[in-house]
Amino acid sequence: MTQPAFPIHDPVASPQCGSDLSAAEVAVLEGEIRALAKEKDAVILAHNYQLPEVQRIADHVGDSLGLAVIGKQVPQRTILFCGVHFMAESAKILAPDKRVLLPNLSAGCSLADSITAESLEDWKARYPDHAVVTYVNSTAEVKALSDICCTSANAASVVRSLPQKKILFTPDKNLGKWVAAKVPQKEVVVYDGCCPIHDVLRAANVNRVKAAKPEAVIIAHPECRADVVEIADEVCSTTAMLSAVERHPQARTFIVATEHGIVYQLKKKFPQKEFIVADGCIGCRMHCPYMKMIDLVMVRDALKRGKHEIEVPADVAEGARRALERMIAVPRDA
Ligand code: CIZ
Repeated sequence: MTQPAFPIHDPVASPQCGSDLSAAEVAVLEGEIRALAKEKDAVILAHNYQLPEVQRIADHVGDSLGLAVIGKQVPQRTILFCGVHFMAESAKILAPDKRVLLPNLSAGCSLADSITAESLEDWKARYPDHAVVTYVNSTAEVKALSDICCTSANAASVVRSLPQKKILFTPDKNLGKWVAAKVPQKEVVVYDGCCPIHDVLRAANVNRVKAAKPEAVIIAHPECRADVVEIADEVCSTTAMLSAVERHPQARTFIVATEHGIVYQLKKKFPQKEFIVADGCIGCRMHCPYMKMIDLVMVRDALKRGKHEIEVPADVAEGARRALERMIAVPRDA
């Protein structure tokens, strides 16, 4: 039986998300936002998964930790964070004297919410001699109960750097299993959380896209399941995906296994290359609704009205900052 032709959508040519604003309305809003940012002494930070129109207006686009560090370093007194709640919290934790605004308070994260402070306390009681390594995609309360944080870019280095042999890795099970395989000298117990956007993808989905584009290079985020990571040519964080493309100068097509918002940055940096979301159907599986909850009207209103200000209780912020700063001190290739 012949396979039906597999439809591959181009997310940049025909984005299936974003606001219904006309080009003229977008231009007016962009002008208002730039003027307000100046007037309010604000820097606009946008995560790689945000809507293209939001990435376009931002002063800096990147991953959650990179943006939080930039927020601390820049001179502006207000950080307008276009991302999800835990990201704005991290920015506040690293820059406690600045005002941090999140335009839409409903922008949460299923992965961060898969572990609470109470459930981590229960796990710590079950594994009392384990060091707790927590992915930055977690709430401030959970970070505060952890020995050290990690990102997807430095998770293996962080685990390797610890004196303890026994590790409790939270909350992402896929990232935890990937790290455990990379650092076999450690005993890693992995918490049962995941990002549903990455976890839904199967190697079978990716192979279908690959069958239509056999020459393509597969780049996967380590939040993907092991069967996807196994068939990937590159496994890396969103920011590292931008440099991963440079390692394949001959390749024209890349299959990207992460939330589709990153394609905007990839396409901007490499306009001559083709990027296909690994599910082959942009807006179907690899679409995070929370990451698309901020639009230009919200950005403008957040600046105008100073909302929604993110606060982290001092004791929680202190513990979370300790875990983040310990991570920042770990050399990349430890
Ligand atoms: O932490 C981040 O920024 C996320 C969600 C992904 C990544 O690897 O950049």
